[in-house]
Amino acid sequence: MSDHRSRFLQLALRADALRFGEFTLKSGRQSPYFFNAGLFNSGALLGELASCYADAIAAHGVGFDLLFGPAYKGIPLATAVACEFARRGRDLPVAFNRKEAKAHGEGGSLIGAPLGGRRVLIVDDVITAGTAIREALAIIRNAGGIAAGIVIALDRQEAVDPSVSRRSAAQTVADEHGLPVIAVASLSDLLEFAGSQAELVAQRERLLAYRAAYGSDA
Ligand code: OMP
Repeated sequence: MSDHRSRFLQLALRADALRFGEFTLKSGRQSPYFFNAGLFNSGALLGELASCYADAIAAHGVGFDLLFGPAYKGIPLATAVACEFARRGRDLPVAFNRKEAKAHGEGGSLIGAPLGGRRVLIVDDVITAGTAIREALAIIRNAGGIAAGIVIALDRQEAVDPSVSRRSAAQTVADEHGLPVIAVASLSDLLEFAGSQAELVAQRERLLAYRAAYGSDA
């Protein structure tokens, strides 16, 4: 497993952002694990997380000119990743959206650098069914930006409807839009990581059962 994957999984466990138990997802599924990116809630944690994102982006080699963070969780993520790139010597424009358009002041629903004509890399937290990412792609398109790819911390590698197809939501979005979906880590990485940690043996069994029910064939 590449360094940024295991670094990220260790960091997420340390920050309590990755938890095991019983969780109800946006899709209604009952999941034995949950990733809460909101728990990267200090400068140091966000900085370490941003370094994992930046390594995943660099390892992929995707070309882009601007970082976009979809409201709400994507906003601090894209901002922290922009700071990390600047620290590494590349100053990138960054933008994000509001959930509700503002009618007064500067107005509109976009904040930050203009998207028009720029190759936009979306920075978000997690993909399950791909709904949040599809919304972000529409925002970029409407603002005249050119979507270049999507980077997320965790790809849960779930099929939207396993009775129809075992293709993951991330693969489906990638195919539909012809875009790379880059995950710092995926459920497969989490399973591999859990296999190497004695204290995660029981959790790994539950993750495997969940993957058998809802997982993609990736
Ligand atoms: P999709 O829109 O179905 O891809 O799910 C992404 C969203 O699900 C995230 O932006 C979260 O609101 C939420 N989520 C998590 O944050 N962490 C998880 O581990 C799982 C989910 C989820 O509900 O599927």
